[in-house]
Amino acid sequence: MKSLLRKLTGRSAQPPRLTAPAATAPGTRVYAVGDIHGRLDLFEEMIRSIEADDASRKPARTSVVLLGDLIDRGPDSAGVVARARAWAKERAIKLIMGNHEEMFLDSFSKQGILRSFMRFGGRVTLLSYGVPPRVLAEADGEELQRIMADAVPQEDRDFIAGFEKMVRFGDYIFVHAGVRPDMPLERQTGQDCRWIREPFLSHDGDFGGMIVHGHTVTEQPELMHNRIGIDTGAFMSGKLTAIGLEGTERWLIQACEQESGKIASFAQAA
Ligand SMILES: [Mn+2]
Repeated sequence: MKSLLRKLTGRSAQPPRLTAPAATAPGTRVYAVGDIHGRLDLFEEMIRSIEADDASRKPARTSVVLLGDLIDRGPDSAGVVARARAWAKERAIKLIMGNHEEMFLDSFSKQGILRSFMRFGGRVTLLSYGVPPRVLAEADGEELQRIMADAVPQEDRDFIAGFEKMVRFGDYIFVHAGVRPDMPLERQTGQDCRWIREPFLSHDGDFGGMIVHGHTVTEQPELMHNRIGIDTGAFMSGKLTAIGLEGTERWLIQACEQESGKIASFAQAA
């Protein structure tokens, strides 16, 4: 039966699996946080929760990875960037560049990108940097670029420009959106790492490591055999998700806005 299936589909009925479960190096703990999108309220709760979780476990070399799209859509992108900068001074944090950071940075010099940026959530980002709504309503093109350049501190632009395309810890590969299947990890483009959806999401084969990513919103985190997606759409769902990884162990942490408007966090094994 198996060989018949193989003949019919042109490949093994069983998707190729990693031979051993994905693991971090011994003594290494990693927390990866999904797309924050300007939700400083959820980010603050997540920081508190990760710090408490890390302190409650045995000592380890701990790193945090922010998976990108810190900005746009939600109300306080400037606050999220400032908080990420401050947190990165206190502990080892890797920052991955999302497609929204890419659009933001390119908007300062490319007017076509600026128009997309404004359409896809950039308007509230500029409001969070103190650009008055009346000015935003009237300015465009070069004038808007001058206003942006005045409003956004150069330190923030430099900080965001330093975000990375891909980071690896042990068997885990961290990217914003995903990778192109059947392309070696060292040859992946920034474009794919920051923007890809298909054919990445439905690919069944091995990517050369367990891919941990955000970018594509799902109601619950997706823990597949070859990838882990943790973008739970914080800006609209009120639910920000992180995953903790140590050895072969995994656990989820979520910062959630309650019906009362209060924010609480929850941890569970994954
Ligand atoms: Mn994205």
